[in-house]
Amino acid sequence: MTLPTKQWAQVVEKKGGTPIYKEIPVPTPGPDEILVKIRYTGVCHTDLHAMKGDWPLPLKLPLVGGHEGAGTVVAKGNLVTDEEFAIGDHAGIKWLNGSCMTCEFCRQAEFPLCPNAQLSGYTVDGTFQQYAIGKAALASKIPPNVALDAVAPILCAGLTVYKGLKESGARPGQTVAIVGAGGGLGSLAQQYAKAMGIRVIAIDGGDEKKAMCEKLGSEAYVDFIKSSDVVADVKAASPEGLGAHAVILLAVAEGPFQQAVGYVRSYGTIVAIGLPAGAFLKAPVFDTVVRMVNIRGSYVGNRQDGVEAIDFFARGLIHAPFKTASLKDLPKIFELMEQGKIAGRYVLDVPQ
Ligand code: 8ID
Ligand code: ZN
Ligand code: ZN
Repeated sequence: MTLPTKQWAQVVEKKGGTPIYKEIPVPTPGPDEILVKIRYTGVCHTDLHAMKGDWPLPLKLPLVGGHEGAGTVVAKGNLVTDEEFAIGDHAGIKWLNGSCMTCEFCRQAEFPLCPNAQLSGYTVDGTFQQYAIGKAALASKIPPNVALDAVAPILCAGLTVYKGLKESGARPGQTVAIVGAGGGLGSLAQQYAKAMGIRVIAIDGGDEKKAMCEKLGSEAYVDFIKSSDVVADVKAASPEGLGAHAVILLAVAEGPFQQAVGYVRSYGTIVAIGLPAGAFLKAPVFDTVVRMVNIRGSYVGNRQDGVEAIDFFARGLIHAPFKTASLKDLPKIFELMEQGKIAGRYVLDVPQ
């Protein structure tokens, strides 16, 4: 197969700058890497944080964002065996693009904790381009019968919430409160929870998201814009009024990170996943101690979490709504995301 030397990409040229749709060179994969011709790529709120330079983590510039890229392997390095990836296989490029494989975290398969991890669309170029590179060891295999548009958001949003639900310790029959349930991660969190036998109280704002959450199987919806007492409303919706067994925090705002301790059940777990800029987790020591509340973070997932998250999807258990736009429309999608106007996820159709 002869590959083009130039391709279309969305490039952020300076911190806080809107991405520019332009032609750039097609990259060449290193010995342990695959080159994926991207068919669809999801837009995660992390891409917006990256564009804005929100986080205390140095960013590559100029930068091609994106880390929910699904497509076909079109080239690979000589260390990549056909068992790992053959030309023509469907593959996904995720947030964790590569890691050192030698540090203690990598040795224990906790790749996201690697201090030298490479991050797609952040420290290395990501999937808002026609041809993207990933280390074969950390790219995902996508079964051939799986739709590449619907599976794209699984590569970050699905994987992250599936891992977060596991970290919450919530068991079948118990109830989780999902904060930011109407967004990209939230819509998938509701579906994974349901598939895992976990009951859901959804928290988000507005009637479009309410209708979506009801469709996705949540038993209650608390509107944080309309409610005069979110804590009381979530507790009232929980079994016996004792609070949610776990809270999955996905909102891009600090308020809910302080509030969750008010409606988590005693001995329950609060899992922080959303990454609002400059925010702090704060909880009253007295309540945390005498109610034995667990508060923890959760960050994407390892290779096996990725395989399991895709497997739930491939078995037809996950149906989260997504809208499709074209790669060139990325700046418009970022505007809608900033305004909190997206119910579910946007997936970009990449020109072929
Ligand atoms: O590994 C990780 N920890 C990880 C992985 C992927 C993404 C973390 N993230 C982070 C992103 O960087 C982002 O900070 O998770 C956050 C959510 O990403 P997203 O789901 O892609 O964002 P979204 O689609 O914009 O959804 C956010 C939702 O939060 C709601 C909004 O209405 C929106 O539906 N929300 C907000 I903003 N304030 C709220 C509040 N006070 C709220 N919902 C309830 N209460
Ligand atoms: Zn993401
Ligand atoms: Zn490492």
